[in-house]
Amino acid sequence: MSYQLFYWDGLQGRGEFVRLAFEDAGVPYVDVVRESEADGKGMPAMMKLLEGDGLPSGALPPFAPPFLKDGDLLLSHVANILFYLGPKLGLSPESEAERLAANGLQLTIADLVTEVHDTHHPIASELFYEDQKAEAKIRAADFIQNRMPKFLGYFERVLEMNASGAPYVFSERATYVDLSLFQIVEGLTYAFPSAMRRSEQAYPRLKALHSAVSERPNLKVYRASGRRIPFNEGGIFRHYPELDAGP
Ligand SMILES: N[C@@H](CCC(=O)N[C@@H](CS)C(=O)NCC(=O)O)C(=O)O
Repeated sequence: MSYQLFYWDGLQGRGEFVRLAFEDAGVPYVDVVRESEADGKGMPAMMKLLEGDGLPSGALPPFAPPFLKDGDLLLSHVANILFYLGPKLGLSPESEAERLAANGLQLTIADLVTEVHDTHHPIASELFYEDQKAEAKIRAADFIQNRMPKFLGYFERVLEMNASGAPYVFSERATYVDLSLFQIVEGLTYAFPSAMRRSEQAYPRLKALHSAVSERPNLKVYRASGRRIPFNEGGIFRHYPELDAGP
């Protein structure tokens, strides 16, 4: 039985952090919502589970996608899913202390992702971007000036602490945290190209990590395939030129 990933169709969003782990490991998974309704998959299959219908015995309904079904196990939240999958996909660090540190980093990435979302939806997720453009401009300017450097500077310092010379967080092997940091750099470069270009010099380690992950063979295949949905303005990382201007 394959792993089943449930996430909204048509966008990378938070689901992409999980897809990158499966794709890098070359482990098959079913992206359920992108499959046919006629086969019992598609959006209705995800909505059913969200409503608590057809859950595996003992499982609780997830609050929001992404979530993962592995046999009778149902797991939600990107960081929790990757904490579970990491050892199975060969993408976790070796020691327990490092695995917990990896989880902490992934939770920090989750915080950053929420702040990126809030640059275009600072008032309410239920409203359109067009209904909160003025506030988004203020929020995005603060993000570019203060929050983005704080998060990226932190990840840069963490990468500097790897004395092995490898471009990853933990010793010489890539983990799911490195794949997620790659996605952060990709997403921020899509959303805020000018701001990222201006600050490029400040993050040489993140840049090296991004290049190293780009070269990973399975990810090269994935990124050239139709499975990788292009960034778009339905996802977390959205490019609105007026938000990229900075303060
Ligand atoms: N902390 C969760 C956040 C999950 C989340 O916010 N999912 C979004 C899509 S990316 C969603 O569908 N939210 C619905 C809602 O908040 O009502 C994670 O990291 O997976």
